[in-house]
Amino acid sequence: KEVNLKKELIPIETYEQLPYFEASTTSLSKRLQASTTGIIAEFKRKSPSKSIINDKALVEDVAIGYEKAGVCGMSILTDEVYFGGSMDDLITAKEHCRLPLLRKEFIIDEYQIIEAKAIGADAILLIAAILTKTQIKQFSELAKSLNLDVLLEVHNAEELHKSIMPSLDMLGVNNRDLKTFDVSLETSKTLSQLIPDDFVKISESGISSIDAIKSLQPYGYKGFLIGENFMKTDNPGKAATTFI
Ligand code: IGP
Repeated sequence: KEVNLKKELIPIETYEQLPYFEASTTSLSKRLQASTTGIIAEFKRKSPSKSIINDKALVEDVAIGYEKAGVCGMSILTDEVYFGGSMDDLITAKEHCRLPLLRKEFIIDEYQIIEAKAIGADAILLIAAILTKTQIKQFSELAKSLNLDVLLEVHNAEELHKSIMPSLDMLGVNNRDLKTFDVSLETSKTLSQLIPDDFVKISESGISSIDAIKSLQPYGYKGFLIGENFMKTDNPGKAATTFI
């Protein structure tokens, strides 16, 4: 497959030398479909809405802890500026657990998708709010050609309508408004009826109790992306066990 790589950034040869470029992947969406708990646990040091959440936890300890807890997958922020993450965090997690890993990043170029595969990601996030329909199609098709699962994130009906296409595996509703940082689980409940059943539905952000999950399951949600609730504790892996 021809890839429109920005050669001036990093030449593709560099990626081919990275350990995971040719590696097989584990499907996060299939794991979620087969699970009754459906937790995707996130590694997040800080965020624009909360500033520092946890600046002590080591990514390797958290990866091991989440896997032990029995979560379906791990989400890792690779954005440095806003979330204090890095690609090294994802590589380190890959070395310490066998969970499917979601690269959490503001993807705006095909280059970042090749990069995701090369550093060991199993799935990528695409955010409808920052992409055109054409980009969503190109990026998701590229990801599928690399055997990466695609999670498409929306926050309103308009974003959802432009995004529905067969190259997506999971549709995520972000309960957090990225402009105001307001969080409401009602967003997941309202939008659920607009998501066709052939996508694995994920509810993202602001989930802090089993009751919250139980209230979302009747709307068809199979996956629950949880960051802060685990990361704000001294032992995120242990915190996750109470949700399984
Ligand atoms: C996790 P929370 O409220 O449990 O920490 O949220 C995750 O949903 C959130 O980090 C997130 C995110 C994003 C971060 C969802 N979509 C897009 C950065 C970019």
